[in-house]
Amino acid sequence: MLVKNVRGCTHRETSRKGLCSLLAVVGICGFIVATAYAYITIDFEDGTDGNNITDHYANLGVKFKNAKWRVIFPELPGMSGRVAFDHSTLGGAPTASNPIVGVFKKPVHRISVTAVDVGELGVKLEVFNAKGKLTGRDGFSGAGLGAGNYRNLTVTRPGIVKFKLYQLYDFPSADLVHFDNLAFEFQP
Ligand SMILES: [Ca+2]
Ligand SMILES: [Ca+2]
Repeated sequence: MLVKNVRGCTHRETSRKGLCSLLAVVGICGFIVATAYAYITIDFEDGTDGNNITDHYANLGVKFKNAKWRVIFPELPGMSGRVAFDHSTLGGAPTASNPIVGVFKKPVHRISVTAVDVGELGVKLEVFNAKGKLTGRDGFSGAGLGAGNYRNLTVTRPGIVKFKLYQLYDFPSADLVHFDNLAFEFQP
């Protein structure tokens, strides 16, 4: 539509007034395009330790279930600042049957999140489409308690409306995991 407007411009339309209007349209359209394709990144640094996140980031397009902010000091490798998040009742030990859940207000086609302190119990990210079908996953595991071990879990897939985060294994262990730096991009 923008291209058509530019090409369809007549000499009369490029008068000073017309040019200003055209530039205004270009500016508005440019802003919308830039916003639609922008990666949204949440560093969680605005949260209060122990509080449930729920709809705190709804204005950015994502709501949480079973998640709370977790202040960790000194911060662990992979974290942005001192604030991460983990499970609201299970802390650093979310399970497949009781995972941390995020729901997007509209489909995204890329998602990444940093898992920190990942040891022998590992970590898993699963994504789902609007029909509730599992459409992608990422995960990994470390050794022992996983001190200093972190990785960005990433899935690129169209139509993602929900994700789950939990530990890969649930055998008895003191290994805990936390998350930080959620990034996602809405589909154009
Ligand atoms: Ca952070
Ligand atoms: Ca750990």
